Amino acid sequence: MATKPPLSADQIADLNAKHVNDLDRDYDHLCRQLARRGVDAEAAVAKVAAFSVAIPTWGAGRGGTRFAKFPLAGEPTNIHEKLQDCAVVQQLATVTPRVSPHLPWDTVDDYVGLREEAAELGLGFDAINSNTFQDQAGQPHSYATGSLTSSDAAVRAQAVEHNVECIEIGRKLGSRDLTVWIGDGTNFPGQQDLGRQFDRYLDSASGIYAALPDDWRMLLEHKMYEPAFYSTVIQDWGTSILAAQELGPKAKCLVDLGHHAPNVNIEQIVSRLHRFGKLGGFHFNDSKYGDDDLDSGSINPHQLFLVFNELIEAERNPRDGFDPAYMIDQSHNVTDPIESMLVSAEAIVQCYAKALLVDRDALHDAQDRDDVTMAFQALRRAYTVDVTPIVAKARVEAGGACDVIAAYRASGWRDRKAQERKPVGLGAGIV
Ligand SMILES: [Mn+2]
Repeated sequence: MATKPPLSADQIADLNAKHVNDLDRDYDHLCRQLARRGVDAEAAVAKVAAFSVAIPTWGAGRGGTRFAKFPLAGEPTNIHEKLQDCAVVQQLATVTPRVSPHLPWDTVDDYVGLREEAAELGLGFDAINSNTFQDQAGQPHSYATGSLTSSDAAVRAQAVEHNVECIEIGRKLGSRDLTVWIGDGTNFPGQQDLGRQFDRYLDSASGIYAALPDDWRMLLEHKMYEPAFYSTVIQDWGTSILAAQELGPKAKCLVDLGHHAPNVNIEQIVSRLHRFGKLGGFHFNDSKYGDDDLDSGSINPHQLFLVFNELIEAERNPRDGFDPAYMIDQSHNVTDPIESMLVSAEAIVQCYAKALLVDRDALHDAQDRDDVTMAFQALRRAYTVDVTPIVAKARVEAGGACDVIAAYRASGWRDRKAQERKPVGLGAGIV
C-alpha cells in the first residue's frame, strides 16, 4: 500500500504555472476594490487559510438512491483507497485535512496503523460516525424495530455497545467527537408511544455519554424524516437541544443543512443553538426538495452565506466556547466524487469568505438604528463580491491548485485508478 501523497508538490506547481499570473492580477484588482470600502482582503485570505472542513470517507465513493447505484470505474472499494482519494482532495483544495470515518463501513484490524497511514497522506481523523440504521453481518440482533429507542432492551444494549466501541476506535484514530444519528421512528400513527420512545432514547444515549472521555463531545444529529416517514425520534433542533441539555455539557447539537422542513430558517437555528452553547457541528450539503444529498452551494449559495454570517457572529461572541465540527455530507450519485468534493469545498470556503467581508460595524450600527435598508445592504454588498481570487490565493499559498478541477483532470488520477483498482460492482443504493 503506497502511502505517500498521491500528487507531488512539483506536479501541482506545474499545473498552476499557467494560472498564477492571472490570479495575481485578479487578486490585486480585488484588493484595490475592497480597500476603497475599507475592507482588508489580506485579512480575509489569512482567515480562509485557517479554515477547514472534514470530508467523510463514504463521500469518496459513488452514492446511490433507494433505486440504484451506478458505480464509477476506479472508485475506491476500501478505506485505504478512500483515504488516497481524500488525500487528492486535500492536496488540491487544502481545506480538507481531516476525514470523518464511519463504522462499520471503515472497519480494519489495525486502527493505529490506519492513523499512521492517513498521516503519511497528510490526513487526520475528525468525528467518528456510528451506524445503527442498518444491520451488519454477524450482529446478534436486528435494528428492524429501531436501535437506541427499540422496544427490545437487547437491541438497545447492542446499539449502545456499538457506539461505545466507536469511541474506543476513535481514540486510536485521534478523533474527539462521536456523531450519533439514528433512523429510529415510525411509519404509522400508534406504532409506538412518542413519549416513551424518546424516554428510551435518553436512557440509551446516557449510556453512550457515560463512556465519553473528558475531552470528547457527543454530537446529536437530527433529521426531520427518512427512513421513518410518520415520526422520527430526533426530528428537529428542539428535540435535539432538549436531549443535549438532558445528557450534559459534552452533548451538543449537529445541524445538517438538508435535515429540515423546506424553507426553514436554518441560520436562525445556528444562532439559537449557539446562544445556549449547544452548537457542536454543521454538515454541509444542499437540497431542492426534501433531500440532503446535493452538492454544497449548488442550489442555494445565499443560504450558505447566511449560515456563515451567523457562524462568524457566533465566533465573535463565544458562549461556552465556539468550536463546531464542520463536515461535507452529501451523496455523489452522478459525478466523480473527488470533483464534487473539490467543487463543494470551494463553494463552502467562498461563502465563508463572503461572510468575512461583511462590514460588521456598519451592519450592527444599522441594526441598532433600525435602518433596514442599510442593514441588508451590509450583507448584500459582501455577498455580491466575487471572492474567487481570495480563495484561490489562500489555496495556492498553501500549496494547492489554482484551478482545482483543471488540475485534477490534468492529473489523470481517476483513469489511473480505473486501471489499478478492482471494479466496485453494481451494489445497492443508499447513502
Ligand atoms: Mn449529516
